[in-house]
Amino acid sequence: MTATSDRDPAWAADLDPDTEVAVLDRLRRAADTGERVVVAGHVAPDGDALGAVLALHLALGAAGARTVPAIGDMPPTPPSPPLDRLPGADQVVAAARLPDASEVDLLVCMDTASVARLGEVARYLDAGVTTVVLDHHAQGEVFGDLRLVAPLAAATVQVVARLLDGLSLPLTREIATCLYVGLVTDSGRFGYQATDASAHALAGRALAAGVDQAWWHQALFASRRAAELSLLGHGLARLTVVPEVALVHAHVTAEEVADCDDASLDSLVDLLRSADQAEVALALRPTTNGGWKGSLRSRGTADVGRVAAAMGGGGHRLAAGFTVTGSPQEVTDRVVALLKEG
Ligand SMILES: [Mn+2]
Repeated sequence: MTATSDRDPAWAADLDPDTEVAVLDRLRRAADTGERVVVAGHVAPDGDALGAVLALHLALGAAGARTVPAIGDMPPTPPSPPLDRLPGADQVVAAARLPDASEVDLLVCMDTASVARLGEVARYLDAGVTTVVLDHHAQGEVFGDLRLVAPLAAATVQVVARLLDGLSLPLTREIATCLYVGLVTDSGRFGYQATDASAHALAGRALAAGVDQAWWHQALFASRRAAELSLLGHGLARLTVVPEVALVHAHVTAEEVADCDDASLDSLVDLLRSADQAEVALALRPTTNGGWKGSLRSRGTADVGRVAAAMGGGGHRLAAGFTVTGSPQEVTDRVVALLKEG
């Protein structure tokens, strides 16, 4: 990047300069000596997790490292459409086929706020593999040897792009596509508060590199599976407003969830947040072991990251989640009580 403001956006102030130099040195060495590097994102990866993994995999791989893009879902689950169309998505190594820890020189974990969210990839931490963490989650478990966490960044791919620049690795169309998809999904299509000039600057560079943004917008935001639309219908039919805390909430049942993935719950909570009475939105879906997975969104004033953390989960100020037991009413009551504290 050329402009100083692009190179040093406000979110980058949270990165420790010495750690950044150490990470750059470590990645450069991995490329120069052909090390085997597992690059991993969280289970059930979203656009930012998978985009970060594939961008670093493609860039560092082209530079000489033997990169292994990994997602630790067990049972192994292929990336959900349209993320399966990201360059390199077909090279993602499923949990069952991950190399032994003794054959891995370095682990890079991205967009993952806790070890548990790594799934099977967490075994490398247990085995003591040197670990770099790149993330933008504000509330997270502290793990890994070298941590570059920028809570004010709109997406993890911004941290990745910064490192690729630091390593002077070219932004090919394929790499730019991965970065762009991570950016456009995690920034709420460039709408969330964290979307700053540097996010748009990176998007501009990505388009200049040839990213087919119209295709990706259509695929990401204007296509829904019929099963997801059905789920949204069930959820919206239960929409309830708690005026005293400006909460709009809804839940869906196990039968209604059927074969819908976590992204469907995100769609529901995003729809709930659009209610004009809503400051905070909560969507609940049952987990397989009788609990509830909650997804929280804030329009700006309320800190749902704090609420989720108090519920044993995590996330950002404006988007967070948790997993708890209890009835939907009990879970909602707890969220209401926590919002009153805020
Ligand atoms: Mn993210």
